[in-house]
Amino acid sequence: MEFDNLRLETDGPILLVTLDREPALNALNMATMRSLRLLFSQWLPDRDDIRGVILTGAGPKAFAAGADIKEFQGLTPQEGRDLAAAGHETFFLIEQSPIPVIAAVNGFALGGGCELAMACHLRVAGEHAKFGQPEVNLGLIPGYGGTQRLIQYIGKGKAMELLLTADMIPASEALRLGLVNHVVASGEEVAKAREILEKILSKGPVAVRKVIEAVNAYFTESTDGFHFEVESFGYTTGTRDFREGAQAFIEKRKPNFTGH
Ligand code: DAK
Repeated sequence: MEFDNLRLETDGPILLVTLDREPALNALNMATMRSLRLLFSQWLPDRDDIRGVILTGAGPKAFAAGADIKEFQGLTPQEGRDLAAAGHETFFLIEQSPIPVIAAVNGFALGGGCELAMACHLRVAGEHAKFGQPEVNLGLIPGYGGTQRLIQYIGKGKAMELLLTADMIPASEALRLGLVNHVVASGEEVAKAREILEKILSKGPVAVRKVIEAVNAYFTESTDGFHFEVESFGYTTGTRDFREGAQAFIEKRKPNFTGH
């Protein structure tokens, strides 16, 4: 199986998956999203020898700086809805993975990158990592579960603030808020994730699987919220503001939003 933009390395029962688009700060383009889906839906279920996954980003700067803004211009609302729904399915596959998945956040985790980290079971951040959901800067809302999972981790008030202001927070603040489990020295993210995984892998695999299922079961009520997000994402995809926001990003200037 070919995985565009993913580098896979196995070390005993642990699979290290590296998002591998360093020049674009590992932005999650459609090919990367397809690869993640293939990995979690088809490749991993056939690999009984792999019992835990670490997800990280290539290079020292970013885990993933978002969905790939350059790909999302000109989408129709229906295309936006379809892409968001497919992205949700992929991130649910990660969240519901029967084996533990830990995000080793080695830099920016913005937009889709923050959403990907939140879909993982645990998060270890380097001290230089930064988190945020900056979609409103582009005239969009999060499309891969961000409006729902951020509330689950940090509560409604703070989630509302980060989603509305697009503020980025440092790893230390993410730790204080409960968005990440550990902060370590930069460069030590994968080693710490591996240490945690090794501890988990010493436990009963069925129990580990059932804990993951049970914790996720607590949040099933939020299903309607995810559906709402897909619909709303499709809507914002069709706005002039989104076209302007994406264009302004590419032209490295401030956007002129008109509210349409
Ligand atoms: N997409 C595409 N390219 C990106 C990118 C992104 N999200 N983030 C960075 N890059 C590219 C830059 O364009 C630049 O490319 P070149 O100009 O060299 O060709 C290269 O990565 C290095 O970036 P910078 O030169 O900007 O690096 P700096 O250190 O100066 O700044 C930064 C780092 C992270 C602060 C900055 O790059 C930045 O603000 N990036 C954008 C952050 C952001 O707004 N992320 C997107 C959030 S919105 C969807 C579902 C979900 C979403 C969208 C659609 N559908 C279902 C349709 C989610 C959207 C988001 O994630």
